Amino acid sequence: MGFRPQTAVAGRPVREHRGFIATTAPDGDALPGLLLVAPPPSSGTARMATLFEDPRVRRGCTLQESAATTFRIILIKPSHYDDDGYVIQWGRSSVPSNTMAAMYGLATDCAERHVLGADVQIAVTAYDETNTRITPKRIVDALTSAGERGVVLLIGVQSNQFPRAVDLAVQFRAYGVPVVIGGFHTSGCVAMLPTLPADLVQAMERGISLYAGELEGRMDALLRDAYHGRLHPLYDFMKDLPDLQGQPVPYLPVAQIRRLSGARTSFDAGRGCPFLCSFCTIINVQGRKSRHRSADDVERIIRANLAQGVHKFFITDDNFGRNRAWEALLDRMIALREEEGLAFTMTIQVDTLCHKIPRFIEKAGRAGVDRVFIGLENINPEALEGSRKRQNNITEYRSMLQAWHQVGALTFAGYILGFPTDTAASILRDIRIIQRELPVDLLEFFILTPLPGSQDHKELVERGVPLEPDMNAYDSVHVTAPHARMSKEELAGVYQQAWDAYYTPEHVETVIRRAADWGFDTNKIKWMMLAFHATATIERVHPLDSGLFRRKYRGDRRAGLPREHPMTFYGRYAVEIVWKYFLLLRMYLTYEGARRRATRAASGVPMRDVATEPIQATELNDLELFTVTAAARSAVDKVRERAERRAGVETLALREGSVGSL
Ligand code: B12
Ligand code: SF4
Repeated sequence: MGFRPQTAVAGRPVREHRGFIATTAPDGDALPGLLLVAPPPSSGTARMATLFEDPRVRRGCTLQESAATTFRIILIKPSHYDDDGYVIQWGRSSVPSNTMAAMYGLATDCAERHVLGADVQIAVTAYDETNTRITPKRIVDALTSAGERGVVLLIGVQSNQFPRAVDLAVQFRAYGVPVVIGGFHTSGCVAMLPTLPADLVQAMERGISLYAGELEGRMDALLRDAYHGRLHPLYDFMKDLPDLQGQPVPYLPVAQIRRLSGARTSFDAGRGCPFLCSFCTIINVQGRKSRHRSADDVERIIRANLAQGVHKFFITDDNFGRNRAWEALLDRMIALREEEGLAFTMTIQVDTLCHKIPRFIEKAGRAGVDRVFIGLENINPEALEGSRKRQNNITEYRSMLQAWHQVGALTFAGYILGFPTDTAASILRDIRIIQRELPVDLLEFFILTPLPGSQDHKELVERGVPLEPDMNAYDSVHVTAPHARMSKEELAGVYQQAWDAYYTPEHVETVIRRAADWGFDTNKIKWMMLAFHATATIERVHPLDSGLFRRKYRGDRRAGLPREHPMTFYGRYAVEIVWKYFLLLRMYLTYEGARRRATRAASGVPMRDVATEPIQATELNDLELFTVTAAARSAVDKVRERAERRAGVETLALREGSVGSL
């Protein structure tokens, strides 16, 4: 798919926006951004001012004939704003950005192949704003003083990060640097909405280029456009998903990984998921077909990271069990571990039926999988059915969780609050049932959010339902859509309560006690539970968005909000730090107490509670999980009917001697 010249911007159907749109920046300049040119000035700002006065620049011409020999790709993974408008940033962030790793791999491959010509060096710089302060002026000054030109790529921009990405982009554009924003917000909107939303249109009108789709196989062309000053306002490759075989692999240099709280890196072994969940953006952006990397590529990623001392990996496939190559990939990891004795561990994401895939969990355990994220989402079958998450069968949850413990893997379950059937009371009741009856370790809560790119979002927009207009709030910790049975305040309130309801001292002790039995490090699990609980309730951000030591800068406030007086800002920040550390210490003491009690109780006596009991036929009658709602009872009845039908068929087949063909 290529570019088609078009002339539309605001309010037109998305289809008309596909491809090349000739638009103008607010000051009337043609969009192609000016590129920074040598020679290095003493002051970058002065240099930029001169550039803006250059008549060729005012006309939007590209200056690529100038003598620059280094073209720098500046990769920035933006963060988003807290409720006061300050950037959410940490001394050390907790999860690596896989988009950064993927883009870094693609960019360095372009550099190695000299895609801008033999005489142009391509340099790559990467910043993750969740752990690094981004000051556009300083970046531009460094670029100009080195006599380089460059392009800023704002990467992996989710909906909640789009406002921050635009604020950064506008600053770079003011210096004349070309900027492209890509990621799930742009891709999701372009994939699902009949017209481009106002935020995308406004971004293009401000001279920012947008990119929908994946970059594999297309970065050369994009860089050439940036280098020659002919970036298009919108690139749309949503209908053309690239094959991942033989593509440059995700890679982050160790200096980047050291900015995280644990030395963990990530890679996507595949993309796409076959299921149909209505709140999911992935199937509409990355498709439902499994596209995967080869075992050779995965081996290269592992070896390259081991060589730089990184032994922990997060495989970001949303559903690794549905990666068509899962077995070949796990076999290769097993060979590296068992034949060569290489030491590494893996975190993966799976669905609740993964234990039904023959050999999957057993091989995952041998391949070093020690942490598993599972999309449990809810225990009410009516809620699951309503969101087309039909693969989540509540009668399978217990077997699946126990199977992971048998191979020594810690389970993290995602739990969504705010399905139409939920009330505050039912949410708190269901959390108590989970604590008692499901052997899940860490539970993480999300508010059901109509994320741009999902079927839910598309339908709500089409029905004209009033949704939260500020994209910054689409982080699954804010309420963004009306709920049938709860007010906005009630849903937001029960979301906060949910964390305290699950992570009670008694339940922390139970989970640690269970972990001691199935062989997990009790201190490690204590810290992980503490980190989840503390970030959600003390820092008030989602654990996936968290890190160590919250950094705040007075000047890094959302565009449009006033800069606070230093006394007000620093005074509040200091009090906040002291208060947070006091709360954290108090929480730590509670958790440490729970760990000690659990370890004492664990010595010698195996744990017996409902959650860890072996699965029994009678449990369908006894457990609240299966009896608490009419929908749960009806789901159980269906399972019974299916089992009876199967038993009937097998008896018949046995009688007729044809069981072998069943
Ligand atoms: C790993 C992951 C994370 C990690 C790391 C983030 C990252 N981006 O690397 C962590 C744990 C931090 C995370 C957190 C969250 N995440 Co997340 N995450 C993912 C996940 C599972 C994989 C991301 C990934 O690596 N994909 C593979 C890469 C290669 O694809 P990609 O990012 O789309 O990039 C390609 C293209 O988009 C394009 N591209 C991307 N950027 C750019 C830039 C330019 C200039 C160009 C030209 C091209 C380009 O080229 C890339 C290579 O092909 C995705 C789901 C998914 N399947 O992608 C969700 C997803 C991105 N996350 C999502 C959400 C909502 C969140 C959270 C808000 C959840 C929460 N409640 O806390 C937080 C946000 C906080 C934060 N700081 O990021 C949503 C975003 C949906 C949306 N419309 O915004 C997704 C899509 C999952 C979902 N539920 O639908 N996440
Ligand atoms: S199982 Fe996960 S990745 Fe797959 S469609 Fe559902 S939410 Fe999306």
